[in-house]
Amino acid sequence: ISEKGGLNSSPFPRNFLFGTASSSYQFEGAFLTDGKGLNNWDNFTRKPGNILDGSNGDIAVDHYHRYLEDFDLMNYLGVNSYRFSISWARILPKGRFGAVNWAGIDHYNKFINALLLKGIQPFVTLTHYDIPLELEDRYGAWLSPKVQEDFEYYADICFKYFGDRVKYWATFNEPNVLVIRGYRSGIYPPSHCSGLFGNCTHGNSEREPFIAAHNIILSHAAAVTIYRTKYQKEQGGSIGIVMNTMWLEPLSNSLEDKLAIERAQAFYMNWFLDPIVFGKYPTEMLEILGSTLPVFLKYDLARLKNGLDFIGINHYSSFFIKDCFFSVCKPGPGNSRTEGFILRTAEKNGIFIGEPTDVEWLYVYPQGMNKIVTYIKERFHNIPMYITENGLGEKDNSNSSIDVQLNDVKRVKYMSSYLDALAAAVRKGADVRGYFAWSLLDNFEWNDGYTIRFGLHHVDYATLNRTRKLSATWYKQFVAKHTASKSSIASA
Ligand code: GBH
Repeated sequence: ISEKGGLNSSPFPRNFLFGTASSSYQFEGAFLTDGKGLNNWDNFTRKPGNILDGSNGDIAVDHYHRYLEDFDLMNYLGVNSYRFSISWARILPKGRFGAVNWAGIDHYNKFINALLLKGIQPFVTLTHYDIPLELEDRYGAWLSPKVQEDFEYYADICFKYFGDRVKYWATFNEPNVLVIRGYRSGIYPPSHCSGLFGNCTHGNSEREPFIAAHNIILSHAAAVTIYRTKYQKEQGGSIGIVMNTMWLEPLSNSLEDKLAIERAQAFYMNWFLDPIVFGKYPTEMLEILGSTLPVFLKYDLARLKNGLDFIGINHYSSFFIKDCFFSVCKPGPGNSRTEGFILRTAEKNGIFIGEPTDVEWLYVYPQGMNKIVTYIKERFHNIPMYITENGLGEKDNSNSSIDVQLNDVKRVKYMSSYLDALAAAVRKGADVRGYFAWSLLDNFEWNDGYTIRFGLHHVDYATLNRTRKLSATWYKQFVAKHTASKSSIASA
């Protein structure tokens, strides 16, 4: 029996990773436990007005203490991997400027061992937005080149102590979102605004997002270099980065709008991926930004190129793009020099690109998954890809009956349609090696606090009890269907 033959054969390759995703600040809680240092989000959530419901991640879903219970939920789902992030401030409460917190190392050792005992592979993100507060206070975090040394030091420790068992490493989660929200719109720490954006009082240079991005790119290169020179041969893992992605359609058939698509992808995603893979910023950015963009030194370039074993793709939504370079548009999201003179909109002639959802930036457009994967495949020469996040958020509906809360039909439809579209890309030859649903549990949704729920399991925030939603049952069946044929081949 050939792998692709047979009626119930799956388009997803053998060894495909199916899992769920999470992050330390959104899940762990235990914000002062076992010597953890304060991080930028511990600080940011304390300032009134930053989080919609005034909440924070002090307790979150208490994953720090309840991980065994949560691994049981994963076991029930039948998944073979789990994407989570390590809390930097648990390992290094004061970054390089203090000692290693052995209780933190201990925690993740137990955590990883327990996971492996269940037959679930760890897929680890080194930083998912959270960074020791010390580094922000001392030198402004990502704005200083000093952060490169700190990140390298931290990554080295993680590879050294966990790399014997962790075979998948992502350096950063969505650095594009981090710099845009942290240094342009100011809605993530350290709350710097630039140009037309936000009403925060500090940070005012339109260069800041580009400086922060530059330091992140070089921090990534430093970590990859350490991994490749000191660990990879012996440990045999792979290392990549996770980007937020949007599929973008031209608003009209005009040549200008079509060109604007490429510009928009350059200023959002290829901003990071091009330097890491090709060793240079996208042409579209160089042309418009000129000297606003930092320059890579010879030394940097040597470490940068081919600095990825895989690309992690977080994909949720699609948008239309209108050109504002050749034509004059009103001010709006995207239309400024530092954003590449585009206008991003979800509707065309009053019709949305896909069904709107409870989440203001999320429209259901499953074809976008097929298209973005195919786009990345072509641009980056079919580098291995993992869908590191995909999922649907719904407004908290605690007022409804529990039956209604657990009957998340919309999430099932969303996931099944996006997975179908992913399968189509795989059939056309995209080297996709895994899919992680965001998320195992309802959790702390950044600025939205606990008002938006992304979980396959419902969390009652009063008791922290987890209850399976319809989507968990559906995902279990989906995973079983797409892995069963392979185990039967293996045993044949
Ligand atoms: C992911 O972010 C996060 O990795 C995860 O922690 C989060 O819980 C999950 O999705 C659900 O939100 O601001 O210009 O980048 C995705 C967050 C926010 C990314 C909105 C795209 C819109 C455009 N998304 N953002 S921009």
